[in-house]
Amino acid sequence: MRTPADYPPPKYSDPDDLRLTRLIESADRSAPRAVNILGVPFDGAVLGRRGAAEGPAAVRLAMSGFSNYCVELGLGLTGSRIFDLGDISFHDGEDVVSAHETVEKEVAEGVREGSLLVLVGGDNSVSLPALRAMSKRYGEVGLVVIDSHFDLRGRIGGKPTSGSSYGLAIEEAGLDPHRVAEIGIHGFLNSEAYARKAERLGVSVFTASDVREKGPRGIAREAYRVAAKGARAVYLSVDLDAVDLAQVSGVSAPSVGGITPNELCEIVFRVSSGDKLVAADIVELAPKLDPTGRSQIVAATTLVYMAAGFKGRKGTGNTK
Ligand SMILES: [Mn+2]
Repeated sequence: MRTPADYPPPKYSDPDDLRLTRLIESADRSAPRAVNILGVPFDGAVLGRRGAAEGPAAVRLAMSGFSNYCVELGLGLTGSRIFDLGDISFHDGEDVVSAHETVEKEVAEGVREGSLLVLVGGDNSVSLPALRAMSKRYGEVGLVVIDSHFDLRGRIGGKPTSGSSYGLAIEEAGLDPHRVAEIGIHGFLNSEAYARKAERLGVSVFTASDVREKGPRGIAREAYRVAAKGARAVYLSVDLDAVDLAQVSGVSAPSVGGITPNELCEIVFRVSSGDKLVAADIVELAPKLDPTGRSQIVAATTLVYMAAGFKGRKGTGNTK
């Protein structure tokens, strides 16, 4: 069961400035050669502060701020096929295990080669059922993560949490850690044990300092190469808490020393232009934790750059 997407109508009409939300159509099923958006309003597995269930609605609201063209990239989104499949319906207090079953089924049905399925979360736990569906479908799957945290935990009280998605995908869903790249790790936010675990598993780690020193483009290229090598499909998981709290405070765990929204969008654009990327998520936006509303703009901008990267890979001659 899903509830239809709701985008606010543009406040003005200018034939020379078709607003981005005008390009987005509602759909029941994912479409071919398209960006397909799926809302996942679930925050029942968050380890910290809740609020991510309101993420999808806030992202759609913030989408009203965009036009359809980026002067810097020389890339327009007119002609792009962007569909919104609406929000998965969860019942109040739904258990994480049953919520994950629903997400896995939706991703299994919604993912298709030549399209990009974007899950708008929801807490970071929803990445696990998405990766499970990917693994069953494609076997060899690569993963690029943008996150402050490794999220390599095991189960807590027998259940997955927002901090265990990539760990459990490796341990239970057959994800090869040599095809996992994690970008944005920083600060006093991860235990030494999990840093060692990443090392032991062979996960490629690119810290926030690496992004600052080497630049987002180079890091995106390296991370995609790690994920795509020998993979039939790649998944991109964006936990917004990777961004510094000065710009993104509407997350369960805001932190100092994160990457900038601009670095995030640059990485997302480059990775989304990779042919093997078939699905992605944007998770942990908890709008009520940021009364300024800026976090939801960062989340929506991330979605726009995913769509731009996807458009850029189509050989439209639209990119510089
Ligand atoms: Mn995370």
